Amino acid sequence: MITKRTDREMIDYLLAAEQEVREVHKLTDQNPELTIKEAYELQKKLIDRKIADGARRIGVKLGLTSKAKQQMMGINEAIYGYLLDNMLSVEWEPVDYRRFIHPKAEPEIAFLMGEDLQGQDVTAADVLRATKYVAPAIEIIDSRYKDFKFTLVDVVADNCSSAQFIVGSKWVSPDSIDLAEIGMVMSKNGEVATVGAGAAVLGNPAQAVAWAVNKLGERGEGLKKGDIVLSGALSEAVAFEAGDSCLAQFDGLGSVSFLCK
Ligand code: 0L1
Ligand code: MG
Repeated sequence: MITKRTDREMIDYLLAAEQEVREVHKLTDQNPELTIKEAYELQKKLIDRKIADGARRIGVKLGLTSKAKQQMMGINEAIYGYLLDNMLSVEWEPVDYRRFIHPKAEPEIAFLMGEDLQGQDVTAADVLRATKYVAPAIEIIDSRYKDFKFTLVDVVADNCSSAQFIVGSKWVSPDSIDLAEIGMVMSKNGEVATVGAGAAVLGNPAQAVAWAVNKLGERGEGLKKGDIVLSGALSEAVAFEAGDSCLAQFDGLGSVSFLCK
């Protein structure tokens, strides 16, 4: 007989995997009845635990924002998780491979909120009005699950595979650029690894952020002035190892890079 884990046991299990940098079997192997609603509750408890241990919430991230990824997972909705201060890295300091299990890099557009934004009817235009700047970013995702394989419920509970992120130093007003039309090339060790466009993110990254605000609104939450939002990947994720460097170049937004030591 399979013994089901309690919420507390599931959170301890995911936290231990992250701290000990080892992959684990997915939660639904033992708790197959978990719903997406319960997965978001688990995610919230996981984040609350990290905050109780000293981390600070600095924003929100979206995942599974491309139609291709949604089709691969057999879903028709994106997902969201939280960004904490200990996930933010600067470009000039190498990221440490020893912190990761099996990391991948995703080129994304970051939003810096100039105003609070909350509601359940929020549009892309509202998002653009409340945004102070947009910037090029790379998210490093690192699922805690074996072979980076999971169900939707598993990945939501695991804070959507969040691990680390880097934001470029050039910040641009969202009024001066059409986010859907931004083309992007990401190279690894000087060779093109993937290409993409802003339109791959739910048609427009601002639309994706509006979706997340509306979902947060359902639970009485929203974005705060000063929050960073990672709006979703413009292309597929690229796996990397120690010694690799990645550079993502975005039309009109500049570039962002990291070296992994
Ligand atoms: O940020 C992302 O798009 C990742 C969301 C979770 C799915 C994955 O880990 O590939
Ligand atoms: Mg991402």
